[in-house]
Amino acid sequence: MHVRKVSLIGVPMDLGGGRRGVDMGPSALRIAGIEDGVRALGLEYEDKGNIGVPQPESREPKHPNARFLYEIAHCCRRLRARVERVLDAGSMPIVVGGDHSIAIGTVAAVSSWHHRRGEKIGLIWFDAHGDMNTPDSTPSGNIHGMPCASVLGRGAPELVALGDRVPMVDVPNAVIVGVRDLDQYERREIRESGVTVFTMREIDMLGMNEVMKRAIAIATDGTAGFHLSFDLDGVDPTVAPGVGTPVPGGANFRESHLVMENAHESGKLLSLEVTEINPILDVKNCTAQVAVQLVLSALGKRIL
Ligand SMILES: [Mn+2]
Repeated sequence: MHVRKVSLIGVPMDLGGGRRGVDMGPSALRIAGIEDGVRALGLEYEDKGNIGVPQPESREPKHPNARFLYEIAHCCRRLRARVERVLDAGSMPIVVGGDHSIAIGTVAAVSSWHHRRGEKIGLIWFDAHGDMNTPDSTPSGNIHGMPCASVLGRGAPELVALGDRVPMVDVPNAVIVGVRDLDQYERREIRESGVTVFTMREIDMLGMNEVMKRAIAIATDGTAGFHLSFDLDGVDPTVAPGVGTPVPGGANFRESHLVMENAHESGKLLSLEVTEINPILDVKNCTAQVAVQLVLSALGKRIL
């Protein structure tokens, strides 16, 4: 896969988490210089602007076990349409959050687009959390803890059926990497689903390079390629402090870049998403700067 052009789509989504601030993520990433960085790699770049998202203060969450379900589903449908138009134009979508619930719209788009061509896609989900809750297992009702389950066909029908294909990704082609914080009933959901998880313990024992080789093998087995959904909270908070839900013991700076470098080298990266940047909790926008460098590694930036 030879990427010549990338298209950025911002999603200032702050309905899926319990803490405000990640709606400023798309601005933070633009301010940190994503456009100049991509152009310096010799790629074409276009900014498709932001998807409109209502402010949480202006709405009632309604569903206690899936807060703002209708609003999130609506935004994800609009995101799906915009991502599909980018794919139609032969460009690589880079979706910038916003909380991680936006992945339901992104994955719906990439899955549906390939489904129409008789292809399926794989998924690599980089995250401190599993994001494998359903409305039945969630302790908080926050949908940003449910998107991975949703794209694998588990959870609220309004989210699960957002693409043309259910599930959007088959469990044997999905991998979660970087996990170190799971909810009590989420563990049961993960075991029942059968999804492959490389926790921080496996990363410690095998090394990130080996983990990514295995993850890419799973995500590309019989697929057109894979979507990489990258939650900045998977990175250690000493490197990326400005995230919605920081958890100690994450991937260090180089391990995080190895995720991206391996994704690029595979030649099978279909689309990329970075989520959960929270400028309110950040230090002089350093987390967005880290995110820009990570995106550039995924697009082929090399040390030498
Ligand atoms: Mn997440």
